[in-house]
Amino acid sequence: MLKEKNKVTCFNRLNLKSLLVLFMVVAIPLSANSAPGHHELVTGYESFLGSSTSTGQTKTFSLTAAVTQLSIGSGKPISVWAYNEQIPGPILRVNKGDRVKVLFQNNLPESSTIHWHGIRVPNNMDGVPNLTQAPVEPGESFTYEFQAVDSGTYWFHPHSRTHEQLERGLYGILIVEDPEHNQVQGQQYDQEWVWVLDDWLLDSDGAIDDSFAIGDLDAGGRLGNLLSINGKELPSYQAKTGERIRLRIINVSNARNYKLDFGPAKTSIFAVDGNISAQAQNVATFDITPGNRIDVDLTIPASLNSANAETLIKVNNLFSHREASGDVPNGVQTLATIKVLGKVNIQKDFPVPSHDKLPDWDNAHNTPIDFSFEFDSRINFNFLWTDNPLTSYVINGKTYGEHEVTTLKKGEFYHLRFTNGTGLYHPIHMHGVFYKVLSRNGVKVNEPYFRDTALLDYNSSIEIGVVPLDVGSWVMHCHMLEHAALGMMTVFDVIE
Ligand SMILES: [Cu+2]
Repeated sequence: MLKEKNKVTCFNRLNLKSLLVLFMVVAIPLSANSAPGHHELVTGYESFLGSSTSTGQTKTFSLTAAVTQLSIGSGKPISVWAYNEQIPGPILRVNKGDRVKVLFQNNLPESSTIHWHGIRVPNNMDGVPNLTQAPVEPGESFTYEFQAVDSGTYWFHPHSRTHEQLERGLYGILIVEDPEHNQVQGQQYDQEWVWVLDDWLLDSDGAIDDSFAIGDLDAGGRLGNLLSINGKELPSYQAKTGERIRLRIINVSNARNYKLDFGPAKTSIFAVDGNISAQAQNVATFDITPGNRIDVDLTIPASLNSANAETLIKVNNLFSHREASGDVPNGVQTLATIKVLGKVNIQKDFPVPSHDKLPDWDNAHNTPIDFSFEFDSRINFNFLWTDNPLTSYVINGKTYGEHEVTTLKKGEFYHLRFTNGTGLYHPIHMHGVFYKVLSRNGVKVNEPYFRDTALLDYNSSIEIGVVPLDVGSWVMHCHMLEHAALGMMTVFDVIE
């Protein structure tokens, strides 16, 4: 009784203090939710995306996935998995505002789906099996249908056993033209090249190495021994001095990063992951991680060929695949050559395309962190007597399947933090959104573009800002496909 009385007295004495504390506890989250700038961050992003009015047109395509025989690199035909018997699969080219209808037929020996990487589609068209749709079984078909709301360079690939299906050759390109933007910018390039970067791990017989079982996956990611552009080894391109070329680059490799060097040619990256940048940057400054696309304005300098003889530009990959234990240089890998001969009559001098509505997210990194995600690995001591691999790759300690769902509200700004507890790279891809990198290792950065995939370097952190706008269940995963297969995937639900 005395105890109770004391407690009451104590409470009375601390009443004012308690009220103050209570006020602070209530007030802090309130101020966090209505922090100055949150509303502006959201409207800025929405204005950046702009609206998409329907063209009234529907573009219909058929994609059939099947085992087929094709020559990769310069070797003899080998057994690959491909869309429409070609690698890369077809380029689906549409206009912004078109309805896109894709009749997908699965003739593979296993189930599959198609994920539209980067472009915003309704959740039930996102192609994640058992989350957004039922797997498409062998012999069955599925129709994907969506409005092309975002212009730019996108791609598509299966989201079923992705580390194997994509590696065997299942990928294609989706290009969404924006006629309005082309007119505004006067984009009359002399040529357009689409370069799909991939590496292939071939065995001693020249066939695709078939170590795709979960227990066989390379923790460092599958790096191939044959580098290709559009399935060809060391292709050669033709250009004239003074030419301006629009180059769309897509990295579909399971694990390889690229940092490209074009020698004497002038390069300006003017779009990242489909989105036009506010400011162009040199191609050699950008880590093209699996999943990324960049659009490059490539100019062959007029000074290059004064003697009117053929000049050869080598396109090299300078990215050095490091490990926590130290840098492991690959040596320079030449991916392609550009033969320069002759010169253009009239040099195009239109400005490099740029986006004038990149929102001012300058203070976004000062907002409180809403959710943190630790990308890490876990040893499974039960691997001997269970189906678990020796090492799982986890987000906040959980593999896909064990994961906890993160709930986000549509139209709100979120500040997310990704940390890397491993000595390995993790390209972080979020479905259904574009995001902006706000800081790396706690240091504010100002990338002049939004993206859907960013490289989380080993033993480091990045913070991003994101405004989800489409309701549904979306995955976030490592796009180093061996890591995703070993568990590094989670789900965020966007609710009204
Ligand atoms: Cu990873």
